[in-house]
Amino acid sequence: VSAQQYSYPMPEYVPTAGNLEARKEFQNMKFGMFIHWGVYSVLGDGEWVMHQQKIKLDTYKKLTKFFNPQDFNAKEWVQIAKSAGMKYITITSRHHDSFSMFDTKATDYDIIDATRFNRDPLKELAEECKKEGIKLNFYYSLLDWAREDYKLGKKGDAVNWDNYIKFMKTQLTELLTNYGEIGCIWFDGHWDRKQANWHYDEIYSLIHELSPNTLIANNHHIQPIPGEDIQTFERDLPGENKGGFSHGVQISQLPLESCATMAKSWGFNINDNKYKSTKQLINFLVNAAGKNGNLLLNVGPMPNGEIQPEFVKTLKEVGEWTSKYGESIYGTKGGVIKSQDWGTITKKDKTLYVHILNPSSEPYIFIPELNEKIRSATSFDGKTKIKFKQVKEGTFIYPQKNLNNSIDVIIKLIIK
Ligand code: FHN
Repeated sequence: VSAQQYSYPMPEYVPTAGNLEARKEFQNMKFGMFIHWGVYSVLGDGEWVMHQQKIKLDTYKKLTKFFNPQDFNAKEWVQIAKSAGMKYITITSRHHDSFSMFDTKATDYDIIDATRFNRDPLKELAEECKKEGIKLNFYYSLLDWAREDYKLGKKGDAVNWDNYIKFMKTQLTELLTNYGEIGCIWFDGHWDRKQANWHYDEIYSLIHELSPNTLIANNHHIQPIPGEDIQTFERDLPGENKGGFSHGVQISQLPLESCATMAKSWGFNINDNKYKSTKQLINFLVNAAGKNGNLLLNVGPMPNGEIQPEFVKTLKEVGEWTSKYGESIYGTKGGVIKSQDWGTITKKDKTLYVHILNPSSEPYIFIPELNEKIRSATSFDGKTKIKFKQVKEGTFIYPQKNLNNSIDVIIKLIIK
């Protein structure tokens, strides 16, 4: 599969100064909460349930009658994200099942018209995020399992494609005008029609015109297309292809973001109980930062509107770590060295944070390709001096046993 899969020319994209500033801000935030929430949560079998269980649209639509998430509380969600150390939230405004989780005039298949909940959770979240200084981003599915105008005709052609594109533009305009400043529009589902003309030229310029500082991400699993501001990696660290989505995709110059789940599925799944540990998640965050990327960590709220307690507990523990060691993550740069068996390095000005995630059995760790002259090496709190030796090939660090920390031994190197 080629990494280059779109079949029409795109105009050159020159980001505005505000956009470039927003990219920097995005990179400095490092850690965000992904939220997959929709009527599918009622069935507790993930966000692909309609497709996987081959549920007919008429039947699936009945779920809207049971979707009445009375316990949804934007304040609680934002506090959970904040106390984990997350700086932004990216929530599904509409997923592949076509159901809009916001008040849209473009269809009746939305939370206001089709459920008795009669509240717009995106509005409530937007207001709360603004109050709490959390950036809000909207996920938006390109792929659609329900709309007639998305369907292909007998000859395999899209009969009413123009209408579908128009529908998306109307919704994107709503999302960018009714909810205050939105950090990013995060597209997904391109891969369903790799050769289709998605009219990205018009869609991207619409977004940039309506809201010049809003960033565009497209989780299409190919090289970035002109107009995009963020490169995403699904279930993968930047540049890796362990998740199996990013065949041949290379890291670009754009800000990078990895997205990952806390168990297996994105949407609420009642049988999904192989939860990732706090240590695993912190590892992911540190490794992403070491590769100069953000981590967008997903929760799939339950049909009552709450985030499941297992996730809340783990996120609280992650937050205990980020509140202590966040200095070595937020606002840092990665890419100092290639990831090593023992861990990785993040950098801020003259400080290198050496993250020893997997202590070796040797009394030292070796950092290859480090050309900078080191002035001092200490424990993270600066209280304990650490021995080091610089040779032509790299640097030896001798961490002391008593620095042992079960998650991440951080050594601070001050460079000249
Ligand atoms: O199919 C979706 C999936 O449901 C989920 O939204 C993830 C998030 O990255 N993306 C898609 C697959 O690429």
